[in-house]
Amino acid sequence: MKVLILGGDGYLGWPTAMNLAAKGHEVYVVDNYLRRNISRMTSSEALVPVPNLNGRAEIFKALTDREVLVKIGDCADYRTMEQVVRDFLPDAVVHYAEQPSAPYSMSGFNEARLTLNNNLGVTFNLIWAVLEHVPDCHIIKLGTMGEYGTPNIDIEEGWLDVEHKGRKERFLYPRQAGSLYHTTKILDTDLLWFYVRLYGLRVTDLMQGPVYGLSTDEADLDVRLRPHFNYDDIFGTVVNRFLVQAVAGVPLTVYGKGGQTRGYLNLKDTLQCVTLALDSPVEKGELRILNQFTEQFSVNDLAQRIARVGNQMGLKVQIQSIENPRKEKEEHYYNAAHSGLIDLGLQPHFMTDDVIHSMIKQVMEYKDHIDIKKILPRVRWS
Ligand code: USQ
Repeated sequence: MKVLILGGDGYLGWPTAMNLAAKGHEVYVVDNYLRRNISRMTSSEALVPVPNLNGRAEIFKALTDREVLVKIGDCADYRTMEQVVRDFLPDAVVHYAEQPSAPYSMSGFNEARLTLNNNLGVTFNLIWAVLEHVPDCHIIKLGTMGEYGTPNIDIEEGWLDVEHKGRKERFLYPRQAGSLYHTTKILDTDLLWFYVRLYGLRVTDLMQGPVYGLSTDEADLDVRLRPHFNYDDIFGTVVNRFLVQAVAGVPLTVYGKGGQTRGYLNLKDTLQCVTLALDSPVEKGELRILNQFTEQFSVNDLAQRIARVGNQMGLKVQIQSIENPRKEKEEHYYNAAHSGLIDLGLQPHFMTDDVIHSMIKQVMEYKDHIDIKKILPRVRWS
């Protein structure tokens, strides 16, 4: 297939690009380095420095003889987006080109405005470029489990059947996010659903939980092919942060009571899920929503697991509850359906002690790169 990846330089975009190219797809990636630029501006650089996108593609080609075509450009600019889609005529687009940090989106007006403009602008431009040039193309959009929030009822997979005064209808599951970033993902879903209903787009919305890890088949070929692995408070997700904190000897930063429960997945499973979605395109006029995670646990559970394995490895891992910089429920009900991807064939890589052990070992290789000034939260939700 001809697969266009928007946001192909990111934590998920680059591993996806290599993985799909390794599988024999024709892969074209576009990125404007937004994440790298914000990382620099907010002193949130990744643990492992990596070459730029052209450099990564060259190294990957030299090692595998597989090509990833690269364009540096801004998908929020319609001329760029239209040109890319018109020239490449993709069979599928994987859309990661969003500002992905909840804390960044909550840090001030300019950051909130950038997140809103970028995320909705790219989604809107993609919809129009597809409608105008490749109306049969399958859009695979990265959404987030955070769209649902933490309701006091089970979370379904995208849709909720409602019975009201004796009549029934199926609606998008109610969504109530906890950050502006997560809210832009809700708005993306609404935009896509509108264009699916009225113009017959084909869309899969992958509602992903926090991802962890720095290892994939292709990323393991060469250290320069590693994804951006962040451990700071802006781009670092909780598992990756705890792994680095364990190695650095900084107490694991549990926000508040630590009962916050989320659905997690290994980076390797993100790649599997995208491939499964790609291999089973939806019909025209269909919005398929899949909850993309493999297991759910609380922040406290997570901290205890990482501390236990770290201590077995001779690290002295402590856990410390610190004041929660976010506004979120710290103790709540959480039970989210996630059978859609399993039904498509997902074979999860669970977070076993062995997996935690190997991730800690990988992080230990870069111990000298850890800057502990990047660890404590700098952004408050008020
Ligand atoms: N948390 C801690 N300590 C930390 C960092 C986080 O207790 O040091 C807590 C947070 O308060 C939150 C939970 O861990 O309750 C998850 O936080 P996170 O930073 O790992 O994830 P989040 O900000 O929600 O966002 C990340 C990605 C985002 C993706 C989302 C999936 O950055 O792009 O959409 O995970 S989800 O969380 O399911 O919405």
